[in-house]
Amino acid sequence: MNFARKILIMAIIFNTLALSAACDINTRNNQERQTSATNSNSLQHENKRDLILGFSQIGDESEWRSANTQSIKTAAKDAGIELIFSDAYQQQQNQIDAIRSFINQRVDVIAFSPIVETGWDEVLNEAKDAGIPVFITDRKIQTNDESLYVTCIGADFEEEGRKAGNWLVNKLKNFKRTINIFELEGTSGSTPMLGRKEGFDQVISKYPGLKIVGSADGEFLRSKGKEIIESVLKSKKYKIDVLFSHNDDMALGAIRAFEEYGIKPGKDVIIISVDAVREAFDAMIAGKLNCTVECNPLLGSQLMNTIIAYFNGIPIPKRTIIQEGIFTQENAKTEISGRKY
Ligand code: GZL
Repeated sequence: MNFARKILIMAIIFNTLALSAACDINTRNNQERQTSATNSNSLQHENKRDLILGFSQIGDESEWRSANTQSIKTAAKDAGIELIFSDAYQQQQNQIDAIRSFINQRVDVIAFSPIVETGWDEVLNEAKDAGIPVFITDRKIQTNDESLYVTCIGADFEEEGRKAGNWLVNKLKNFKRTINIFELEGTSGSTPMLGRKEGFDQVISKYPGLKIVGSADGEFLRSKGKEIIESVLKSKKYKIDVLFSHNDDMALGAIRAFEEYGIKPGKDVIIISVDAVREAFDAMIAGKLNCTVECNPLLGSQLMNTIIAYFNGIPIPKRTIIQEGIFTQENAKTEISGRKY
């Protein structure tokens, strides 16, 4: 055998070994397997074992996300579904790699919360070709091919934005002067960012005196919320009368920044946010946050029940909207004891 052929064969062997090691590393780094509670209502797959669900989570960027993750894990265990859970650390490519890994592991079903709306068709077609159903939770995807997923379970983010806008208009009533609004946006291109911005704009655009004087992408992170507001206050470009934050974590970071600048949050500046996590209730009770629109992260049970219904042949609607409320300083004290996240 000549030298060139020997090199080619060595290269093929090396690449094969490297690829399988990479898959193994990927599986080790960000995937954890949770065996299900062996209980009577666990759904048995045709060869008498528990269903295996591969779930790709966005990351752990906020209190909301932590509660959402716990809800998924607890509900899988309660439903007798074996869970392979992958944390994408806020990177879309990690989610795509995780879905590919689930396909290679021949899971029975895949679910994920898509960090942004676009860029999913290729990998979801691979899942479709492998005959693995895909369920979308929390955020949505943009696709022309609705056969790529069974259903999308999540909130109406535009309605959340409208609720925030309507609360502000009602709070300000007959304001006479121009009101400067700063908008702390969530991850660019994500469903909650697009929806909350659109819904809020639909309301305030009817009132010429309500002006969005600035906005920035805080990626739903508390640290970025603080940094952005610090830089706005330092620039002295304009006074912020109202802060609309796309989630509580960024609002809580901003509250810290206002306080460090001697500005009383909730009094000198009206602060409205979304999620309704426990720390937001604490801030409202302390008078530092004025209003938070609920976005329920406890989607786990609904996801597992929908998966089980699907495997039992029950028709599933393409979209399931979660009903949500709104909380203010006035009702925070009475509501906080009933909160589950
Ligand atoms: C909303 C969810 C958002 C939350 C943020 O459904 O996707 O992501 O509002 C979280 O707190 O980071």
